Amino acid sequence: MARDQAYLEAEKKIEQALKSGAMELNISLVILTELPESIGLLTQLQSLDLNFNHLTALPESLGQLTQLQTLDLSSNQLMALPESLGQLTQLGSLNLSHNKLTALPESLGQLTQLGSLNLSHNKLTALPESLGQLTQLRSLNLSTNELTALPKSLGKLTQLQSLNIGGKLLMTLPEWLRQLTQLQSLNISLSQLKVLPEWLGQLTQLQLLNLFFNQLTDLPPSLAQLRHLTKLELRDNPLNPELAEAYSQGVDAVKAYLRAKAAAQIILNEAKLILVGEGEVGKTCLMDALLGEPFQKHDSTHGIEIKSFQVTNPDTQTEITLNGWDFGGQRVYRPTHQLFFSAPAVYLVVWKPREGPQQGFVKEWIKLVQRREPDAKILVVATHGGPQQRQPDIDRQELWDLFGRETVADFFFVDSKPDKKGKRKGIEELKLAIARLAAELPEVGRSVPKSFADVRAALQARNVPYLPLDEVLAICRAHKMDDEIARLFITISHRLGHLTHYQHDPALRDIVILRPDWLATAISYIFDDEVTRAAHGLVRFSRLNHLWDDSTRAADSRYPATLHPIFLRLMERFDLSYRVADSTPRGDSDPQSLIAQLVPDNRPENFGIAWISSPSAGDLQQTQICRIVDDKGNTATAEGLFYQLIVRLRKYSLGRAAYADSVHWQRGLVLDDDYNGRALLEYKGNNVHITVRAPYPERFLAMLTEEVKYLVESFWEGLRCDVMVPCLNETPCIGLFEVRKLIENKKRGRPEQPCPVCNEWQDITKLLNNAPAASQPVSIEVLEKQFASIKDKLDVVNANTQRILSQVDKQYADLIQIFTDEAKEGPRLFSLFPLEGNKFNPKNWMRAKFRLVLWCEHSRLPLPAINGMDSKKGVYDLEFDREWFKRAVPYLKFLTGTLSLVLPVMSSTLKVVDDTAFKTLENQLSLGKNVIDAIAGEGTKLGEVMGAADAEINLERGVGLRSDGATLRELHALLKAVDKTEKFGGLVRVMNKRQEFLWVHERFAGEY
Ligand SMILES: Nc1nc2c(ncn2[C@@H]2O[C@H](COP(=O)(O)OP(=O)(O)OP(=O)(O)O)[C@@H](O)[C@H]2O)c(=O)[nH]1
Ligand SMILES: [Mg+2]
Repeated sequence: MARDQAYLEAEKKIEQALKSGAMELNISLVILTELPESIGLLTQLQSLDLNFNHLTALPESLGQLTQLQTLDLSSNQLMALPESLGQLTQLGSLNLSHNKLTALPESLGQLTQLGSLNLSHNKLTALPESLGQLTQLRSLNLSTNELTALPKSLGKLTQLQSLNIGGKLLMTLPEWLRQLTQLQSLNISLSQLKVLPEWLGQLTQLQLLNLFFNQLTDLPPSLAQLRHLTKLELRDNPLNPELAEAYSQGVDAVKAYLRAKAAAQIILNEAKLILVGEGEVGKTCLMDALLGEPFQKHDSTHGIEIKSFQVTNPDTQTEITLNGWDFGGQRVYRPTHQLFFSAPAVYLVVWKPREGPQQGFVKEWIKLVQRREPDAKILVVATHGGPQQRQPDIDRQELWDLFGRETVADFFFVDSKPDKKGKRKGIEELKLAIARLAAELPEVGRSVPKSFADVRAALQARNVPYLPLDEVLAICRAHKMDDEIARLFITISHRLGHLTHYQHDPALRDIVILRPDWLATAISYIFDDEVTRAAHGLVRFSRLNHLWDDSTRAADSRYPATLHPIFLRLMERFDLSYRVADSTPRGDSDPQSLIAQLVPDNRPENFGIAWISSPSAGDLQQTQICRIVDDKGNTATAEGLFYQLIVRLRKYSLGRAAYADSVHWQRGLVLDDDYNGRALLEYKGNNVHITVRAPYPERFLAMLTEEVKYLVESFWEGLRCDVMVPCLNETPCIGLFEVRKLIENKKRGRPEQPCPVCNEWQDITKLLNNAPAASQPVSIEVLEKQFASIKDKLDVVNANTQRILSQVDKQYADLIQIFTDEAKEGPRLFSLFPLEGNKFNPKNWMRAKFRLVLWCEHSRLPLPAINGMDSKKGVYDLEFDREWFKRAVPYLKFLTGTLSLVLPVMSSTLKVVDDTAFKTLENQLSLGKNVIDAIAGEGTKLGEVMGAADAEINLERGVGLRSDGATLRELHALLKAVDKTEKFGGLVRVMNKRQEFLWVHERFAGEY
């Protein structure tokens, strides 16, 4: 056989090793297809690395390397192993991952010194029993093979600390696993586990449990006992709603939830029924009929009314409690009402066939529901089905074709008015269908802690719209919840929409709202008010007092004045309104709010001043378009999107100092963010066009685009937002290009792409000039240099300063964004410096004391800068070794670099620290930076992570650093251990509008 270049090279290396008596040999990455027999001569070899080659077999002579301790054969194409492998009895570590092995030799069992064995990513269908003899194994990786069972003998590997049996489609956990009591890390991801055994809680050393992508709905309560468990991965499991919420709060919350469950659990059979449709079609009468109440005429419903009734699942005879939500059908209520839609619910789209075909409305309502809740189950119900009425004229097939039978489950024709014999046509059939659909909801039949169900029942029994927090906590205590569980119960219930509680809002934190319909009704009175409408949504508090406590209304639909501030605050929380800046004398005593839904239809007169016809000198202009589409790619309306944007983006409003300067209308909005530039948002068709003018428009444009995208995709789960850039044809063209695809094409080396409308071929690079995602981010080193040139004149307004400040802002936002996941468990920002100060030699040390200081993620300042420089809050003296620094250096470098840019900016804008304090902080930062830079200079890893200069660097930088989350996890565990009383120096964990956690000084918690 002709020997190729790689073979000859390998032979040469072996020869050299033989001559020099080397104990290590590395022949990796040379595309070797055959290993020379002569390898067997290296009998003194201790370490052999052959990874990333194309080996399909190994010579028997390999068995002569009896001194081998480490053998790496990963990423080859091995199909079988020689029996002689069993002679390598000194082997401590064997890596065979990423090969094509279908079986292993029995002799593997002779390698009794093995501490680590990696067999992942092969095609193994069975494992030899003899594997159980490897009793020294500490780490075993069997993931991603074609195994259907694992040998029982693995239970003998009681020294195992790390076991990966993921990717194997396991249906249940094998019993022998419970003997592996030393396990610290267990990976069972990508399997088909439906339940986990109670005994899993006996693996008390577990720190890391990876259950990613299984079929789990619940966890055994015993997991609450795993004291060391800090990392629990449960993504992509159909978790029951309570557990899913607890999980979104972090590991400690999951443990607290399981603790509550361990006490006692109960099966819940209840579901939500939502009635929607145009006004006057008979929703309220239908609700009466379902409740079995007498037929009566009703006034139009204001807001929402909630009533409960029981149905019986005909298949199992179980009783299901349905909470029926009857929505007022007036059009103005629509944007608000969808706030109260939720996925696990049965929906009735009600219509009235008498008044000609209303099929169009039915379609619209189904869309409205489906865009918010793509998994919703809908029944279409025609009312007024009296004896003389003709069959309702609706094209069922069309609706099924459009929405699918899994969405539109069935059609009904009912009469809520009883006939002469007292019978209501179609109601019993409808109830049966509702029961059947409800029984299938994931919510029905789920098990929850009994205390949760008890407290909910007790709260309902009080039959009041709200209760003081203290009283709710007392009720929790009476049902044996400790305070941690009680708080978790409230958080979970809030997130599931069972009650409303804002724990950090000073105006709301002492009250728990038990009835959402109460608020919806109060809001409906404002929408119905002609005066507020005429004032384009601007309303004074005194007017709200009048609307909410209108003496002409029945007593039960009036609200006392004490509730009014709470209502207003809740409306702000729901993104329906905000308090406007008002410097008039009346402003303080009788503040004004803007009800966003009622802003004027047309552009206001001051538009031309706020947004001049072309960008000013020094400013660049960029435009991106958020194209809103449904799951089939058709453009779609996100009902009420612009109102929410007007409220959510108010801190950038031109009227933030004086309301009269605001520029917004039903389909447009002008915003300003200081050095980050000025923006115009316009709703054209179903698309949001965002244009930014600034010396560095990327920052504000990326932020606004993200905001629109996030809002669309999180609030309207059935919709998606594609980010587009405009066609550059000189004769104006409405064509749009999708940024993601442009980047893809550019990567494939395509220079041009035609416009889908005018068909002009255009330069991809030029098109991407409008897209921040494609721009080259500035490396931190370059940014540091540029920043140094403007550092002492931060308040000078010129294009250069603004550009650099904007880039610093972006750098900070990236840091926060990349580590979103880690923020669940603890803060992301800290600085470190050696306690020895200047005397410390960053080059030559092994272990040293450092001062670690936590920072507030809202103000972007270290805690002592906020608490006073002598405060010890969030300040820790800890010992670190050089190894830790080495591992953590990519994160530390990114973090410290960013913080040293952010500190001068923040202290100059906020002016909270005096000059000496600022100098101290700055010195400490630079001391820390020296240590980090010294260590960073040694390794190559950093270069790889930080230096990539690709168009998608943002993404890649993210991926590179993401793996570094371990640094933060370790640190969180450490800080929790040293600071038991006050977790994280008193930093409070809050959630922003994007449902991301931030750790902020308590002073700023109220802003979330
Ligand atoms: N004959 C007959 N009349 C009905 C039926 N349903 C409703 N009506 C009449 O229609 C009127 C309006 O019905 P409602 O149930 O109040 O309508 P709605 O859909 O709740 O209206 P909004 O609350 O404004 O959205 C009632 O007052 C009844 O007079 C029905 O099935 N048969
Ligand atoms: Mg009604």
